[in-house]
Amino acid sequence: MTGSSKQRGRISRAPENFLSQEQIAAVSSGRRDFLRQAMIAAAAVSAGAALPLRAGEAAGDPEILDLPPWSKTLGKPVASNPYGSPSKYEKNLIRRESPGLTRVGAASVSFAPLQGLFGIITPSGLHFERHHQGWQDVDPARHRFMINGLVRTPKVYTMDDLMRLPSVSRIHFIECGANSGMEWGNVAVPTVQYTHGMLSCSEFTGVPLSALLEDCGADLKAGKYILAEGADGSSMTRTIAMERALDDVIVAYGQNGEMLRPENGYPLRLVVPGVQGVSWVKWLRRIEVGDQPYGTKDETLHYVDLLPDGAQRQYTSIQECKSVITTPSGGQTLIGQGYYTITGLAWSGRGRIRRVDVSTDGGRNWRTARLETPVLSKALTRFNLDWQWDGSPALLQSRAIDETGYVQPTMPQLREVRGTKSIYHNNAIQTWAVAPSGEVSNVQLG
Ligand SMILES: Nc1nc2c(c(=O)[nH]1)N[C@H]1C(S)=C(S)[C@@H](COP(=O)(O)O)O[C@H]1N2
Ligand SMILES: [Mo]
Repeated sequence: MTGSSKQRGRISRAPENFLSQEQIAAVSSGRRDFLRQAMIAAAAVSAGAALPLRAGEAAGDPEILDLPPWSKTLGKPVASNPYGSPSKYEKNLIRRESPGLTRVGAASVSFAPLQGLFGIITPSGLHFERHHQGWQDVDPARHRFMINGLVRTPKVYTMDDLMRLPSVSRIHFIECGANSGMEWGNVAVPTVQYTHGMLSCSEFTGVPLSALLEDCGADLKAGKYILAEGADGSSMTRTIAMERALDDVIVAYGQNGEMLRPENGYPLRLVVPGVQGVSWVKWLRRIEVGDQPYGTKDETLHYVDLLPDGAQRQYTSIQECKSVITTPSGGQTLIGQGYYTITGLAWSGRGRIRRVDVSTDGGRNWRTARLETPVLSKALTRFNLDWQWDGSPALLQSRAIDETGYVQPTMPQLREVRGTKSIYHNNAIQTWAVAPSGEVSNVQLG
């Protein structure tokens, strides 16, 4: 950090180690501590490990001179942690539930810690969860999947039947329709984990639904819709238009290179790219082909949007283009002026992200962010931008534009069309306020 041409600001996502004045003096004067050097050299030789350095060889943190225990001792054997888990220093990076949001934990949601993730893939253990009736660890040997309705031959598949068929693997985001729902009510939810954490992105593996519908001889003339049903107690059922079902929907068993996690629908779930999470039926047990929408509770009572004229908007399925800055974001603190990377995620249920603009003054001026590769259709896209913070108050926003040319709206623009009574489908621009103290908080601009 010292000696770099850019003065790098730091963000307090982990406890920081600061240099004592004495340490700084030791480095800057290039003074050599011979006794210390001798000890380091001896330790390094006995462990056959890290090479000793001499003070003054490089500018920076003198901690580099201390050979820590892990450089001087034998490490743990292979497979002593047979299914790998995160470092004990990363204990803070976990899914979290919002206390008081729901009455029972089995019908609730846990949010993904977007503020601590890199790239676009959500580690499976940190994928958000939304269960209407709790999760089950379903026995794959006893799990069955049926296709019936307007088909020539109704069929029941075992997991073995499905897993021997040709498969595809694709990276897609899943977002609950209720993500950012609290913001409609002007509630200043403190962190990006709670404002946007009903969002995750994985590589899913499975059989294209189109192949299975063909296998059963689905009637594509009369069969205009399908109904997907889960095996849990929630009677989770959703109608999907046949056109979409034949397009890119996957009957998936894989997630990030291994089987789905139980919380995410093991051993089988529907992947409906670009569509709100509720249609991604978990523990998928049945698909019925029909000639009209089914009008189930989860599409007539729930997941509807109350519009200003009193009408209920049903069957909103596509998650429109949206983005959010994940760092710096609410609850974080900038430690000192200087250089920061503003980074975040953008996504669209209609295809690829074309551009992301970032503002540091509440939307008056915009700069185009870098898009990190890969930029995939209906997947999260990571963006970043250089920023010199001069210590004055700032209002950070990101605005995404997708390949259809659709521009992510501001909250006032969205309220104009949708009113204030919605819960679902809030894709408005998020604002984070940076105070001179460096503290970042959630604000809404008029
Ligand atoms: N069978 C079943 N499928 C379900 C649900 C459920 O409760 N039961 N919840 C739905 C909702 S509302 C969402 S947002 C997603 C959440 O998927 P996840 O828990 O893997 O994040 O699953 C959907 N599929
Ligand atoms: Mo959801």
